[in-house]
Amino acid sequence: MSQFSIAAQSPFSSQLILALSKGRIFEDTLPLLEAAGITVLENPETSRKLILATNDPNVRVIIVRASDVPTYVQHGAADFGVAGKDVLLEHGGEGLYQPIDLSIAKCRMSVAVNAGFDYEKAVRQGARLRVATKFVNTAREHFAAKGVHVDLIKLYGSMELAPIVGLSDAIVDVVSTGSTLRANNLVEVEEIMDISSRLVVNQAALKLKRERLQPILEAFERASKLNQ
Ligand code: PRT
Ligand code: MG
Repeated sequence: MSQFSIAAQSPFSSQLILALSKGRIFEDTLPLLEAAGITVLENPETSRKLILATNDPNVRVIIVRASDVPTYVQHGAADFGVAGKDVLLEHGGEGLYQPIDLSIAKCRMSVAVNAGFDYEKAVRQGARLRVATKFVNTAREHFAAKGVHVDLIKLYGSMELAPIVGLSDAIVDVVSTGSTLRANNLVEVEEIMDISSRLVVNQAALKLKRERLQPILEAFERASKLNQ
């Protein structure tokens, strides 16, 4: 084991590692951590560090890509983390306990098309739709439930561009204010589901570190009620 490894700790260690992504999830999780008496001592926007100390020597925060949070927690490299429902549905949730909807980073998952495209008519006529998305599992389930045939095109970002340049007829993406869609002359034609971020906990950590985790989970739960 490398002297730098923080993952392969003893399961009985009192060290806790929280996985967060930079940006809205980090920002929205800070008040919940404060409610649990935990202050993060570095700002990931200005620091290049990927492991951030807190005022509690036993709690550290690792900064990972939003879509990697469930993977770190599933494998026990982090004990707990915060991830969007969109990300969790794509990951599948294996090995994760999801006790709390934190009601943060709220948005919705929607279908959007070019302003001139008659989506309802295409669906009515049974057209085969090309759908570009990062959320292939969610999109596949949504269109299967509607009985709409789709060719899914997997993208990793900037979905809004796909219909504009003719890569797809529609996109499935998360929308919050809708201003990105409007700026690109796209319209939201169907809302698939509401999205918020969830606390995810490694199932083994929940058993072995329950004493350390429980008060934090309770503080998160109480504080997140204020976001509802
Ligand atoms: O950015 P990166 O590729 O690393 O990953 P990510 O986009 O998954 O991460 P991040 O940090 O941007 O988002 C983390 C989580 O925040 C997501 O998993 C969602 O659950 C949630 N969330 C809430 C959002 C938004 N609101 C949101 N508006 N995630 C992304 N967006 C994007 C959206 O994809 C679109 O491009 O913002 C744009 C639309 O915003 P509006 O306000 O113009 O509608
Ligand atoms: Mg993003």
